[in-house]
Amino acid sequence: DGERSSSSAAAAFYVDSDGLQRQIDELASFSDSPAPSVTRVLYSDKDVQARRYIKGIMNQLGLTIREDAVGNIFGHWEGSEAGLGAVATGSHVDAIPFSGKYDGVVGVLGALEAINMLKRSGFQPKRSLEVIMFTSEEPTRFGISCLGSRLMAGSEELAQSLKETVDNQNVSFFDAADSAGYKMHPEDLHNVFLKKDNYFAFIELHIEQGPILEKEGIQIGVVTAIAAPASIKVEFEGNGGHAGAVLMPARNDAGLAAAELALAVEKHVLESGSIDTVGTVGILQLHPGAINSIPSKSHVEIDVRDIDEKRRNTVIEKVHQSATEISKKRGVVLSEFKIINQDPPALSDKSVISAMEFAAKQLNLEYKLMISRAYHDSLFMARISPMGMIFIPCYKGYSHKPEEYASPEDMANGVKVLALTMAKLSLQ
Ligand code: HGY
Ligand code: MN
Ligand code: MN
Ligand code: MN
Repeated sequence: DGERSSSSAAAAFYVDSDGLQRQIDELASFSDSPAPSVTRVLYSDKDVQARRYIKGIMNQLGLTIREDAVGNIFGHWEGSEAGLGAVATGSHVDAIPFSGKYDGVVGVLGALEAINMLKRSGFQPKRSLEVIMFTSEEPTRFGISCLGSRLMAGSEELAQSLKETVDNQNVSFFDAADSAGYKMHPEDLHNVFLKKDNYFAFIELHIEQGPILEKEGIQIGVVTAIAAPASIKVEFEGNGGHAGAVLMPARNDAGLAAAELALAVEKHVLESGSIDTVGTVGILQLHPGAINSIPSKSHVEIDVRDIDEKRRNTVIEKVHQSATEISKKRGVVLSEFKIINQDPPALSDKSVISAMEFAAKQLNLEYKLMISRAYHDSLFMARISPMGMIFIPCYKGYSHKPEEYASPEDMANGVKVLALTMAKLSLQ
């Protein structure tokens, strides 16, 4: 009878937290750095192991699996009205060097557990449901963030640039993909592009990667916007030389130029006058990298973000001016100033936000509307589908480091909100 079935459905509506934690721990073991850190770089052996692991779970759930040319993986649960736009969710499992085991992973394994929950509770989707494991959200190997979702969103510029993209071992994108089992021709990249109405909605579950939810004791974040990221590559070249024999006035030290530029990045970011402007020099390499050799080359990679795109672009212009001034003043050549990506922010869709709010309320969970300062695959999915993100707290806001942690209870809350949100949207 209705009463019993709904109560039994409610009883079945539980998260298998132990199973989810086991999967998170098992996935974390596919790593090129020692536990508790995780390093899992695009198309590496560990990445291939992780892909196989995720496909194994999708199989167990009875999902139909599809992979596109670059290795975006789609687990599909056919709905009764399969012709309608599907409701999708997903995230990434690649991990930057020496990072943690929850970034991205919660949005893939948690999404699969949400599907598991809905199946256990006897839910029947009207719109199909799809879990996506995006290829390479992190920029680690080729310097391109959200490579898979950027292509899915139809970036012609990326499809072109991948033809001459190599990693820092000079391995081409296509050779790296081939080594991971994704043999493709350049024109195959266009098949990755998705049509605008391919999805009815896309929702990503992710750890906050910030301290707000934990500090305020709030269980769920409902993301309203994702900040605008940009990344820049800079190279300086000088004469180098002997650290003892070349006197200071005769030097043009590419290393000091890089150091001065890094401080200029900080200065120009602080000049913006807004706490929402952030800038980081995460990579600064000196060549030849010997204590008694004046750096003849330096390589700097800069990450600048803001929720206000114009303010962010002003910082980029000032950094470019400083790079030019520093090169003149120090007599070094500014051999490269390349903007790798300069993306607009993304807004979450109002109807997806209200579906997430409804789910949180139904579960009696406290939630907070907030922006995401980290970027995600959702930033690009927002270009082809109404988008939303669900945040859960993480320990002290730590992320991109081994101390990253989300509690089983917080993950279970996120999985439940995701499951209810997807169910609600699937029946619309
Ligand atoms: O850097 C980022 O925002 C993302 O976590 N990769
Ligand atoms: Mn990340
Ligand atoms: Mn992430
Ligand atoms: Mn991210």
